[in-house]
Amino acid sequence: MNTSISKKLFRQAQKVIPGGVNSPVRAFRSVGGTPLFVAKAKGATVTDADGNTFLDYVSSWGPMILGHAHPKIVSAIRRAAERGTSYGAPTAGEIALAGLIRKAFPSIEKVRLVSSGTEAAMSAVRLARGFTGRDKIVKFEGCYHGHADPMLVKAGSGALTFGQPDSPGVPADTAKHTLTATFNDAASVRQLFDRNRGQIAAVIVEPIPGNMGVVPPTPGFLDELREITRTAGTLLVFDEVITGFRVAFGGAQELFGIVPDLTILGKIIGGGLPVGAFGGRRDVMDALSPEGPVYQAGTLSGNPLAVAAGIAALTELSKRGTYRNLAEKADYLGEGLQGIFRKSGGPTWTNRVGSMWTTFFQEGPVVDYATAKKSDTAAYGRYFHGMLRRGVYLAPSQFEAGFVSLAHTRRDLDRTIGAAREVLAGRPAGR
Ligand code: KE4
Repeated sequence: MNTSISKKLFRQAQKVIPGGVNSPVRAFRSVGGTPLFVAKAKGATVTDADGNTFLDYVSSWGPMILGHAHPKIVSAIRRAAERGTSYGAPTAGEIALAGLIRKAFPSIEKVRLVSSGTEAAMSAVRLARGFTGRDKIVKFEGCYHGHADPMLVKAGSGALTFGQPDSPGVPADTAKHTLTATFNDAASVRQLFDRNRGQIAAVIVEPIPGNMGVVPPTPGFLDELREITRTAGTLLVFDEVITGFRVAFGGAQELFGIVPDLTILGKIIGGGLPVGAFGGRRDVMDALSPEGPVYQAGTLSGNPLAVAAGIAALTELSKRGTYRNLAEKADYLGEGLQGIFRKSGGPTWTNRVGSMWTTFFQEGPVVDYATAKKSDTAAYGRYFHGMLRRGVYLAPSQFEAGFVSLAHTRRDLDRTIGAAREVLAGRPAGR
């Protein structure tokens, strides 16, 4: 596979951009090799600068559930751009997008749009602290809620990938207010509440973590979080940046029937353009400026192009049968890959919830950060490159999720299963 142009671009990029990338996990550091410089994408595929086309399961880390360059989204952006690109003033589109979000998430009585998941999580934490008058928050080891200071404590995603779960630059005075518990271990949460009575503003959790790889909640775990927080007057914050509109139209809270106090959204709700959001209980959200005293703002919040793309995306996703169709594709791929992994040489453990999955290169089970970290990341790297040489683009990190889109055809899925069969049988690639 010729990647000479990506290699040249990467050399140029490294001279002017730290690490040559604008987000660390794109750098292929944990799997080795040169990151693909993508030139274009359509449907289920991305094409790199050298003209190599791949079946894409990175899906821009989740947003591209409808596939790339979906015609409805492209035309919505084009029409919006012809009316101007930013006003710094309220628009009718923001009301429409808020309506679509509220329709999917009944727990969201009011919602504020921002420009990234990080911004949404940071704002939700400040709001929880302002509303409760408490400083401490609880997060879970291996969960990732963006890179705002309070979140970079035992964080997942790129922070975990590069072994920097606690980043330099986060003052100890900030980090001390972030308490960490073990996902799927309610006793570790109760212990923190016993030791910090009346001091915990919020528990923030990915209801189905994707940032230590996919780790489903054990039955009852999320219900226990809801009971512990309600008893303590602490806000339960679901970070559904990945799971929102992914595992169901109404996200993980629809799947598990839990009503959080606040929900964080991102990725899919922007149709691939920069949109984040946080919302929830009216009494909590009304503590936000200008209604209330908790300040939060953003020049490009509710940007008309991003809002138009988000409306087009969520309108498509709201159509009947969408999630059944996605589940059929995901089940077909999941069962196909499982069949191969069962026969393949090395140990693997796969966690999958609907169209998001991770295959961990280890015996398993993988139920939390500590067990996820036992994975053989070198083996994952070999698998990643074996699949890449066969035209299948997986997440360049063991600690991320793969995503099936509505654009993947049965033929694409068969090709993917066939590639995995070859890689795990150790056969050389035909490329
Ligand atoms: P952004 O600021 O990257 O839009 O969103 C932060 C965020 C918040 N919450 C969850 C559950 C998330 O997964 C993310 C971002 N996800 C990572 C990959 N899992 C983004 C990829 C990257 O950092 O380049």
